[in-house]
Amino acid sequence: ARSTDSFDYANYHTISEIYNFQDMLVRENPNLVSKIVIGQSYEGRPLSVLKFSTGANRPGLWIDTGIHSREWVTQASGTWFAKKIVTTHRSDRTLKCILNKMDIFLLIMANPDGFAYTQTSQPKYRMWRKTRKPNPGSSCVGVDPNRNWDAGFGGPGASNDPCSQIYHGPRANSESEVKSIVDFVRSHGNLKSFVSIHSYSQMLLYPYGYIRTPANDQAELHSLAKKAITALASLYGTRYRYGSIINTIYQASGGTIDWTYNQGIKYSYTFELRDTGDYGFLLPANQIIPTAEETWLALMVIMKHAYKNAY
Ligand code: PAY
Ligand code: ZN
Repeated sequence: ARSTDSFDYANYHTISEIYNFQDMLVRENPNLVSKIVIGQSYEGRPLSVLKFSTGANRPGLWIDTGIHSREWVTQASGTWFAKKIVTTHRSDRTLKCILNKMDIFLLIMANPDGFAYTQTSQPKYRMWRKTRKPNPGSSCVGVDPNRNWDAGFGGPGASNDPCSQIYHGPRANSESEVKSIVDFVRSHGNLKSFVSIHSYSQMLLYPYGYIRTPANDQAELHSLAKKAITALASLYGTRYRYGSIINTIYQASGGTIDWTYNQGIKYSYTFELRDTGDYGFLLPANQIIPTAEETWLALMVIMKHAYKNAY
């Protein structure tokens, strides 16, 4: 595509097409969008965050997609969200208000090495989930970047076997893809919501995953999740389950949003996008736009709530 208008949102794209998309979006909207490189992947690819901002020193709202590389509908939806923000930030009253007070940060390619690996010619690599860093003493590669955070690190629901899909890694933050986000979150210091987007299962989840203890804000997180999935379902009737990670999907330790929540980011959520397993990670391209559209409605509910309930 030569511009983000002619970009084909209804199909899956290569890693370089998505990087090009991001650069075009910045070039086309210099007063709204900028790109921040927060670090590099193990193989040296940029971890580039799109920042949507209309003023200085504002609290932030974070969204990431693709931390598990095989979850392709998430990176595709992230691309669609980026375009949605630039096309509606003047006409959509709510989004306009949000962007008058807060910045939105969007990391579309949170695991670029894994994503590149899913796009090599070998069909079996399409199902790659982890990072691509070699593990010393093992022939198995990669760490689960959703088990590598410093929240219950190494506990139940993660594996110490480098060959496992849920291998937690040698220590918390051992993966550059995770550490780069950790450093960004710390140095920003004023994120009010943090949404990490996965697929599949159709769920909207909040902390915790590593312990049964309810989050202090459980009641608010629960009712906000209900509101968000109700908005999501209003478009195409897609039904989501919601609740804490441990009660809704399974126990998982060292997960992203447990760490961000413990850092004081109250509105920490994980989405599991379409579907419920018919296609799973191989969601047909004709579902990309509907998935992104319905998810956007839920994201707007969460971001609006974070905007209205300053803390
Ligand atoms: O998103 O934090 C979450 C919940 C736990 C996820 C995880 O295991 O990391 C859930 C799985 C995921 O999105 O990675 C679900 C998918 C279907 C899978 O790979 O099993
Ligand atoms: Zn995932």
